[in-house]
Parts: sequence; structure tokens; C-alpha cells
Amino acid sequence: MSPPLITHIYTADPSAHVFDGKLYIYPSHDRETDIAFNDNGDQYDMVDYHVFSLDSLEYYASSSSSSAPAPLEPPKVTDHGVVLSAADVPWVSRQLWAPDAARRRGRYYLYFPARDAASVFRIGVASGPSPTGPFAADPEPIPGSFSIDPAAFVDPDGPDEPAYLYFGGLWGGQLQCYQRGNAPEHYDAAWLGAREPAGPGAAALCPKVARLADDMRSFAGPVRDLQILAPETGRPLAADDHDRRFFEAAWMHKRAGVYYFSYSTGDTHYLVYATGDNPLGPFTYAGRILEPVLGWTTHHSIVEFGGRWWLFHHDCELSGGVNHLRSVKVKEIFYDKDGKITTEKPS
Ligand code: FUB
Repeated sequence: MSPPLITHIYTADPSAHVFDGKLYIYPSHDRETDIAFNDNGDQYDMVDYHVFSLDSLEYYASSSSSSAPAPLEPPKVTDHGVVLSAADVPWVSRQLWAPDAARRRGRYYLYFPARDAASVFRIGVASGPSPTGPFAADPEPIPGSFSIDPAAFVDPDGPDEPAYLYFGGLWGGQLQCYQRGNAPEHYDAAWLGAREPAGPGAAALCPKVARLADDMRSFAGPVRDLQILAPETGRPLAADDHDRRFFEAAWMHKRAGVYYFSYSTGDTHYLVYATGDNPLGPFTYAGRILEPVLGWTTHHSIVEFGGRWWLFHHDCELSGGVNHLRSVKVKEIFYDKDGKITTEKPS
């Protein structure tokens, strides 16, 4: 098995970014709890975030892709300490889940989901002058935001580098509660127990996307459904297609002019992706990135660093299989000549 990158604390949901030649990881910080495992995810009871950085990933390069000998020692991973705590965010009641970060005009933004006082998930933003924080949170969640797992994407090629926020997660992430409309006021608690639509003819629920305003702290336009189509029909994926439908853990990257939207299928435990030519969709399902790892959740990010492409993800190997005590890992990934991602096995 490949070793976890971070072993002194439990970490999960890694969002990796390169800023000024250095690799930064923005993960969840898992902690011990007595809360029993349930499908609502109450056991993922996190209260703060750390940021990590490293200078090289060459130690983790696949031997088949290296012309130079790999370094003998793993790179030093620097823990920059706590950069944001739930106690410092007035609207948060509990559960700091998977975060992401972005940079615009020299300022850094940390996006994070958490439950508010009514136990409803919303998405917050905090900002600061450095990629390693500390970050000061806005006093309210991003207006119009809901559900979990924000992923920020700044399109390097668009005019004035447009930024987008992708988000959403089923079951405990409450995405199923917004079938009446893409806004907090449409929240319908009746769907909490039902978890998601099902049955013949039912379409899968879509992840959400909104353009970020220039201030990176509000939406510049409406929250939209991000359509994911089945390649064999050209129609939206079916709700019962649990091997391919969106569950949580959105990520966007762009390579050779193609937008890759990737995500977790949740209860079938795959990391999969869909491709498109517009960051707002539609996307067409294209395949698996990673087969199931040890543990219930799977979550990831994809980033180019040092001339290679890397998949950051997590598993529960370090905790011996405890679902809510996860550890971040990294793997080199590969694209074929048509831009298709080669499916990886856990290691
Ligand atoms: O870490 C808590 C939740 O578990 C995340 O928000 C999901 O993506 C899953 O990894």
C-alpha cells in the first residue's frame, strides 16, 4: 500500500492547488467521536481546518513514467496549523466538511460547508492574504448557497479568468432537499429520509454550479444544475444508475482545452468523471478514475504539478478501516491520446 501523506492527524477530502510553484493541500480534519455511524454522516464531526504544503511529489511518481530515479525519501509535508475553526464562524453549528481554496488577485479564499443553527448545510467563505491562512470567515454563508462539498475553479483561459463554484452532496449532504428549486428557501426537509429519487424514469439529481462574483464571496448568477449525460443515450443519467450518478465530492480541472468534471458515486464508492467543452455543462460521463478504497467515502482532487498529473484522495488504511478517520494519499494519473483517464486501483 502507498503511504498516507500525513500521519500525525487524520485528514480527508483533499483539495490540492499549486500556488507560485508550491503544492498546497486543503483537507478536512477528521477526529475521533463517539457518534455512531449513520447514513446522515453525523460521525463526520469536524471542527477545524489545517493547510499543508510540499515542494515536490517526485517520490510518488509512477516508476513507469520516470526517466530519472525517484527520490529515496518522501517529501517533507509542512503542517501550517489550524487556519479556521468552527468556533470562529458565527453561523456554523457543527460539521466542517470538505473544503476547497482559490486565489484571485493575490487574495486567497477558503470555501467550506457546515451546518447552520437549523442543522441545514450551507457554504461559507473565508479569506486571507496567504495560501496558508489564517482565514477570516464572512459572518454569514454565501447568499444562495446550500448543501456541501464546494469546489472552486478559476478558468485560466476565459476572459478575465471567470471563477465558478461547484457543489452538492446527496443523503447527509441534503442535495435531495432542493428539488423544488436551487435556492436555500426551497429546502424541503421531507426528503431527508428519502435520500434521493428512485425508480424507472427518474433522473439523477444534478450537482450545482454558480459563477462566482469578482469578490469571490458571492454568486454572480443563478445556481444551475450541472447536467451529466449518459454517452449511450445523450440523456441525463438515471437516478437508479448508482455506478455513475453524482453523489458528492465535485472537482473541476481543465486539460488540453477539455473540462473534466469529476465526483464520487457515494454508495458504489467510485471516483468517476465526465467531460465537456463548457464549465457550465452539459458534461458526458466518460469513465472511472479510481476503484473503491478502504472506507465508505471517497473524495479527491486532480492537479498538474511538476509536469505530471496527480490524483489526491483518501482512504481509511491508517485507522484500520474506521470510516470517519481517513488519511490523504496521492497517485500519479495518466491520460491516453484521446484524453481518457486511465482507471487506477487503490494502493
Ligand atoms: O468529510 C465529510 C464528507 O465525507 C465530505 O464532505 C464528503 O465528500 C465525504 O468525503
